[in-house]
Amino acid sequence: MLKIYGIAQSRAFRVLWMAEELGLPYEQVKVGFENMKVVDPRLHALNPNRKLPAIDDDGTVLFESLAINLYLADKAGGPLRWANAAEAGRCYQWSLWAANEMEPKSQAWGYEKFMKPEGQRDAKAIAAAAEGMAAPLSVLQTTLAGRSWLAADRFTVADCNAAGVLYRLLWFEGLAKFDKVKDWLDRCYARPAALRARKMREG
Ligand SMILES: N[C@@H](CCC(=O)N[C@@H](CS)C(=O)NCC(=O)O)C(=O)O
Repeated sequence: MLKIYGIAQSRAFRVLWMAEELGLPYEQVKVGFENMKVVDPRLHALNPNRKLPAIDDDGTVLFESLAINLYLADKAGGPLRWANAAEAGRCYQWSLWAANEMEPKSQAWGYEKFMKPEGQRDAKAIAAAAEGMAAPLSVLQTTLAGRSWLAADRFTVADCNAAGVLYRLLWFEGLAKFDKVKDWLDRCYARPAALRARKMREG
């Protein structure tokens, strides 16, 4: 059976969401952190980067959350998988875009807003980090002005991956300025599988 390593409060959230979308039977191995580091040797054995998440799918061992989701979509088939080469290209494109163009900026904002020790948070730094997200969010806004979903005429792994990266932006008031992105993110997170994954993460 598929084993997903990582607590839902880590990037394992993205994989748990995907597994829920696909209706896969899976076991979650709730590996967490000690002083921000993953010290569990079971995880070290699977991921030499010592980061969450990792999976062991009956001997297929993988790390990198968004790559794991592409693998699961491909293996499971169905509507979340690409139906042709063009859709495949867009699934890869938006997954890599999310990791490379969006995540560094959204992580920086999430850090300033939620993760920095409370006494050290300041409005100026939060606003600067929010401004840092403007360029990639504009790209998404323009794209979603022309289509409802990123890779196809339906929700696919591309949406799951990009929306998974944007999780913290559910609490970003400035998203109102990017109304198409907000509408898309709300539609992604209204899905029953997303609600189940959020429940695991938020309780
Ligand atoms: N690009 C990786 C990033 C993995 C990652 O940074 N995971 C964090 C938890 S969300 C982690 O395990 N951090 C521990 C550390 O940095 O030592 C992915 O998407 O899977």
